[in-house]
Amino acid sequence: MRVFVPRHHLGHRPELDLSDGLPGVAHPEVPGRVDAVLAGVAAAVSVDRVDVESQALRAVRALHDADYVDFLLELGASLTGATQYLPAMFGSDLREAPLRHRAGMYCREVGTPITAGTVPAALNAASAAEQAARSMVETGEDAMALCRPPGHHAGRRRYGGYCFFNNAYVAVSALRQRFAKVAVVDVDYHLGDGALEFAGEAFPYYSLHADPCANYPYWDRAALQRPHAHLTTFPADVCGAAYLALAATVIDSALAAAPDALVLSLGFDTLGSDGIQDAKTRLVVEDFLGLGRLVARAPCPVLLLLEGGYDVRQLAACSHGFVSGFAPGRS
Ligand code: OKP
Ligand code: ZN
Repeated sequence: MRVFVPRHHLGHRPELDLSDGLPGVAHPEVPGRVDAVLAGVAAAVSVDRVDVESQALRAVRALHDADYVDFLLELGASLTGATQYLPAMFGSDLREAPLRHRAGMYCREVGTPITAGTVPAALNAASAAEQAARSMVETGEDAMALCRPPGHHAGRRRYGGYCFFNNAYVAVSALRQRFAKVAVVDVDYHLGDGALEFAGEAFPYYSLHADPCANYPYWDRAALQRPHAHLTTFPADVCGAAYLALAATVIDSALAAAPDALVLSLGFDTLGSDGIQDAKTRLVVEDFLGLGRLVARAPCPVLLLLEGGYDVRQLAACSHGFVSGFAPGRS
């Protein structure tokens, strides 16, 4: 399987995670995640690794609002060294404010610091998604992109939840060159509140997640009613068997819409030992094998795209399990 690995993610090293309002919590979205996931994949299947150096500025501009992209570029360029930038002001009325106070127009959470290397890394992650999608357009075969930072919380003009650009919908845009209907299936622990904004009739969004009102992104229940978004919540203490039964329902309903390609937003943070969870699941490593088997049912090409997963010591085992379940029987 072709695996697209962004190279510039190493320059993105967030340190402060104030998203629980508590200083001193180490940031979980660490560079080591990518190599850990890759090691697990390479132990399960033969990997055709493609290092990605490019930045998907054009694709990102086509997906996100111009003032949002311009703001991130300008803010990123203003930072030096290891400075960790977090917004101090919040509101939609900051257009005239100094550059350092405008982030609050685009962000509702203080867990996503920006450093000098962050925006190049985010554009490079989007490029990995785009390159993987182009590979699927050319070959009609499954591909994988180890995007970091992740993307599913990034909206048209909104960052947060460790995400800046919506890698999955960057991939969707590229896939639509060949595939008329592209379903996005998101199995990250969290609802992709950014992805909700991009869902459409030809690119519906399906997600299985922890209750998004009681877990990040702490969403307003009424705002969950979005066209072309099919949302399923698992119980707070869900076990592997119950989770996989729900996952089968979600995946089958996505496949019932007869997509020509599928993008899987793959998060490993559903693992019970992942420290990101507000409510603990009971999933174990072996459950990712079952999940991989379910996704392998897709009769169309599948793009596997990394979202969350923060128990770094277990990530290789999780990705190994997933790919071991997924790869057999796919050409
Ligand atoms: C990003 B992705 C809970 C803190 C939540 C933000 C979580 C972002 C998750 N204790 N902080 O969907 O994996
Ligand atoms: Zn997550």
